[in-house]
Amino acid sequence: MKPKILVARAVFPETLDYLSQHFEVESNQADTVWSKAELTARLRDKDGAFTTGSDRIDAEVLAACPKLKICANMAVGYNNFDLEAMTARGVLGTNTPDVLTETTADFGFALLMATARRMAESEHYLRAGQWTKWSYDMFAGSDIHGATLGILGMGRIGQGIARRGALGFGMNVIYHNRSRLDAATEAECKARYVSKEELLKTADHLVLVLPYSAASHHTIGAAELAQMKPTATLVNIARGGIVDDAALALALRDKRIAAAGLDVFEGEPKVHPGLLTVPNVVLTPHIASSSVPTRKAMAKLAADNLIEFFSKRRALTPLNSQVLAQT
Ligand code: 8YV
Repeated sequence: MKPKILVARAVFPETLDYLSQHFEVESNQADTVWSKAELTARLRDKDGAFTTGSDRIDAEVLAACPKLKICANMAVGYNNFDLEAMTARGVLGTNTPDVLTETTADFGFALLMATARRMAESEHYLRAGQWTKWSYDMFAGSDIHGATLGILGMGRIGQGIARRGALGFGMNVIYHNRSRLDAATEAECKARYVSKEELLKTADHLVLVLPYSAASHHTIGAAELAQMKPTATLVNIARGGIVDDAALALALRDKRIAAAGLDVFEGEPKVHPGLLTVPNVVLTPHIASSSVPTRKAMAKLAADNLIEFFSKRRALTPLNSQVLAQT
């Protein structure tokens, strides 16, 4: 008998076809965002789950689903998993690293450029029919080339952004991370390690690429924004909750920093109302990894993790591999 899996959100039809060769699949091609109770009810008789960042797997869900053995996330971030609770129950978690690195770094850089050069704001102005003449300082922004690029969180995506900045745009790249990179990687990214304080004070453009956890909650709040240059831009492609969005909305309103580019939000898909009313922010709906080839590669990797697990009791990108050693 084929193992039973739940695919919690809509996926590419080819992903469902692929999964159906190996599993008895319950899918959600209507793409309904299930409540926790609905998700739990559907997971109750399943052996595995194909999840996304919007599907919270915590101790309560796990307690109600004793058959569940693996949750394969179609995302590199996994703050939707209570990994400790999963490990305690012997449930494997997997994610999709590497396949989205370059696409996400491309988007981070695009958002940085759109923010610094005021692309969204000027496009809205044009569409509203307000463009009647040229003027010397119309939507004058800040430069990318030669500027100081600060990166907070220097994992694979952070390094991709550093390479783009240093090699493509001649930027002076500085970074801060929990642990310093080895000398060879620093040299390859042309990035210099600095304290968080120096990063905040000296970056012309600050890009956030760190994972979300209780420890990184509100890493950028009013106090940190106050340390940044009034001409600086801030880009968040990491996770909602890393920035205090209410404090950022006020800082943007009062021009305490010049502008922000945000792909992720606290409590998304809701967006803090203060961010919707200030002009100096570029807002995108959590699409940094969203190129067709990359989303297909992420879906394939999540599916392959399920297939490997049920056929060979291993996984390509496990998060808590101690579970595999348990039996
Ligand atoms: C996903 C992401 O699209 O991979 C991540 O961590 O944030 C995005 O690439 C999102 O989490 C949906 O699963």
